[in-house]
This record gives sequence, structure tokens and C-alpha cells, in this order.
Amino acid sequence: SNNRPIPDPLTSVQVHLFEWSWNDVAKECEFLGQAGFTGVQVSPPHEDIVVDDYPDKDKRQEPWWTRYQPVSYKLVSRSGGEKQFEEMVRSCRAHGIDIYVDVVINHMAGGQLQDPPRRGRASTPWHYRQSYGDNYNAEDFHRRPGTGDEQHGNCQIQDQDFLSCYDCVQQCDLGGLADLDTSKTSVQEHITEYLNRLAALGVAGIRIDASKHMNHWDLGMILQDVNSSLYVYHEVLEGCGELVLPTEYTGLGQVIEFRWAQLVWELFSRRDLQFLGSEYMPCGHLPSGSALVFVENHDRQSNCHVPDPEVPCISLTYQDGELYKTAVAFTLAYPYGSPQVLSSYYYGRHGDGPPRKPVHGGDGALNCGDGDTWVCQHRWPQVANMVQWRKVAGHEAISHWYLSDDHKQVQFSRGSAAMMFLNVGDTDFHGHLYNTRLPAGVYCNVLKSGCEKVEILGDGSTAAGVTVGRDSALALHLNATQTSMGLSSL
Ligand code: LAG
Repeated sequence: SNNRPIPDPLTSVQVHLFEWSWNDVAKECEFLGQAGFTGVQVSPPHEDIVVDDYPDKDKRQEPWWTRYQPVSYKLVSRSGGEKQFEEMVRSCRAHGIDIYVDVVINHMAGGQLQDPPRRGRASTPWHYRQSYGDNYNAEDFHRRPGTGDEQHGNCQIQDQDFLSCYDCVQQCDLGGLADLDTSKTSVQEHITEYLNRLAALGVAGIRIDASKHMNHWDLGMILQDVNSSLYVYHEVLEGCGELVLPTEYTGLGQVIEFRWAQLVWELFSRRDLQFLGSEYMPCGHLPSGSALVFVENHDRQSNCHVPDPEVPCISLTYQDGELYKTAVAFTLAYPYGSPQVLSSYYYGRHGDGPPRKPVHGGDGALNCGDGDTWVCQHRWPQVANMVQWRKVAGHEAISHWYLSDDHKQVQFSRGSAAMMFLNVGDTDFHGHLYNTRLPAGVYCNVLKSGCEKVEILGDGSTAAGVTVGRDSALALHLNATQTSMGLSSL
């Protein structure tokens, strides 16, 4: 499983179309292909639990987190059924887009021992911890004495466990979710069958949910029998000083590098860019080829919308406006890790589910960008046009790095192919840029829709002063010049 393919981090960009239906993803792949994206992470496709009672029922679907509670591995979810799933994979592949599936294999649906039996979204009967269709029975779950075992038949992970009990992190339940005993051969076989079924449908990669909560040896046993063409990345939420380490999983694929999001959040929200760079990440970082990075993900976003002392907000979200857009553009420009962009919907409360309205309206119009609809971050010029920027910068290293005395501005180039200037000062920046390293010509600032022209002279400086607004940036590259107009019109 060590020889699995990893898309080139320096030229690939994937987008998480969080909670999108398979039909909407299928339609969106045309745009994504044109913009140069390489992959889409979709929400978990397995049969999940049904929740009847939740707020804003007329406008919203069920809470997003039902999708992290598997009842069976049938491909029936609110995103669609197996037919639509297959159609999505086919249509996206035709546009050069790979589909990556979020797989939830650490646990099955949660509850308490006294709960009555219920049915999942595809009517599969399940009874908390006792049975999930004919996949699993009571023998297939961890059973370790400890806090909470009277209600759940197994210990529940406690905050202090992360620092003091390695086995508790991997054998106790994650918040009431029935923890599969992944050391059992029969459990491994069920999971392997599911993952191979996805591969057979043309899925190109998988995000493994909650990998930190599964022993890496068990995961190794599972992956050993999984189609070797699948790209695999693991969710290992690093907390400094924790016992389970991200490096335990790097032999099994890439690992989501949460410390990148944390660094970006800290520096951009403090508006101090002095320590901007992978070498400054808190308590170390994975090598670039092993890391998957983002500014926010669906969990972080959800935590940031409602202040909750239990789950502090530690990332920027779309609600941070320009600052967030600039942080995402920077992540796409920086040569570290495989970037993933989140494309989400507007939130009110923590668990809010997706809008009932589809992204693609019947008349071909998009339900993106206002009030109760989808945010569609991936269509912003700050995101969409940076996909091309990253490709053009390719394997060029950072060739020039400038930090202003007040730490509010950073400028850097990638070889002489691309450059970026960031301004997180209190006011707009007006002035000349020097040393862009770009050949003379008239370029377009790709972070603005249309072509905001910037003329570069033979010595790499700007011909005239430029204005870069507060919390925003300027980004130029060789394929977006006045004459080439390599950029898509957004
Ligand atoms: C993950 N990674 O390790 C996902 O990224 C994260 O979104 C998942 O939690 C978590 N692991 C389990 O797959 C989400 C919500 C939880 C939710 C859980 C299961 O953040 O809040 O828990 O999905 O739906 C919910 C309730 C809990 C309850 C639990 C079991 O919020 O209060 O204890 O269900 O019934």
C-alpha cells in the first residue's frame, strides 16, 4: 500500500464539494475541468441515519453530520443513489476530474444501549451496537471498560486520553459512535469489500475519516487488499503533544496536515505575516509530499459559526470575507502539500444541513452566493484562477521573499513564472512593486474578475503604482497576460 499514487502536490488542486448531490457534482465537473482542478472530494456516499426533527426543515435538509453515521455501505445517501453516483464518476472523468470519496470506517451509527431498533436511509434495520443490517453484530465492536461504558457498552474517548492513553484514542468510542474492532479479520474484510467496490465504480481516491482513531497496523491490513490504484489520504487531527502521531500514517498515504490551517488562521487573524511558511508550523510538520492542506474544512467551519467554548474556532471561514479569500489564494500559491479547497453553503447553527435548493437550478442558473444557498468558494476568482497560477508556478521554488517592516505585506515569486503580493495592513496599499522576477509585459491580476492590468518593466518592477486593498492580494503569472488571456472569464 506504500506504492499508491499521489497526485503531484505542486500542480494538483482538489475541491471538497461538501454535501453536494451527485447530480450537481456531475454538472459542475465541466467548470472544474476548465478551471484546471484535478479532483473532487464528495461527502460520504454510504447509507446513513435518518433524523426527522431539526430546525428550518422547509429550507434545509437534515444536519450534515448524519453522514458520519454509517448504517450500511449501500450507496444510498441524500446526495443520491448508486446510479447517480456512477453517472457522476463517469461525467467527471470525461472532464479530467477524479472523484475522491470520504469513507467512514472507524465506526457505525451512534446512540445508547437502551435505544430501540431503527432503519437507515435505505431501510436497512440497525440496532445500536447490536446489528447493522447483516454487516456487523455486537462482536464486531470494541469493548473496553471506562467512562461511559454503562450507556454505550464501551468507553468513550475523554479529552485527556489524547495526551495519556494511546489505546483509548483508538479503542474507545468517538462521541457515542460504535467503534468497530478493526483488528478483526471479518471487520477488515467488510471494509475492504466496500473500498474495492468504490474503486470498481471508478473512484480515484479516498479520504479516510478519523484515521487517528484506528490503529495504523489495522489500517495497513485493510489497505493491503484494496485496489492499489486508489489515492489515499488520512484524517489525523494533530494536537501538539498528542500520543498518536501523523507520521504513523504516512506509510499508508497522505495525511491531512491540520497544523497548516492553524498557522494560517493565527497569522492572518493577527495580521502579522512574519512567520508565514511551512517551517513555522506549530510542533513540526509533515514533508510536503505527505501533506494535504487547507484553510478550513467542514468541521472547522461548523465550529466557527456558533461560538462554543467546547469546540473553539481555529480556522478562517467564508464569514471572514476578504481575509479568508486571501488566505486561500496564498495556500494555493505556496509550494507545500496538496491543497484542498472547501466549497460549502451558508450556515446558521452548528449542525445546519445543506439547502434544499440544488446548486444547479432548472434554468441553468446557479444557486450560489446569496443568503440561503451555496457559497461556491471554488468559483471565486481568488480560488478558481489560482488553480491555473499553481500549475504555471509548477515545480519552481520560491525565488524571492519580501516581508515589510510592519509584517503586513509579503511578496514572493515562484521562479520567474508567477508572483504574489499580499496586504493585511489596516489600509489599502498604494505603491510600486519591485523584483517580481517576471519578464516584461502586461499581466492581469488574476484575483480580480476581468483583467486588472499590471505592467511589468524589464527590471521586474511595476511600470506604475498598484493598489492592493486591505486584506487582499495581487497575483500574476506567465499565462495570464493581456495578450494570452489564459484566464477564464469569471
Ligand atoms: C470526523 N473525523 O474524524 C469528521 O470529520 C467529523 O465531522 C465527525 O463528526 C467525526 N469524525 C465522526 O465521524 C461529526 C459531528 C459530530 C457528530 C458526528 C456523527 O462533528 O457532532 O456527532 O459527526 O454524526 C453526533 C452528535 C453527538 C453524538 C453523536 C452520536 O453531535 O452529540 O454523540 O452524533 O450519536
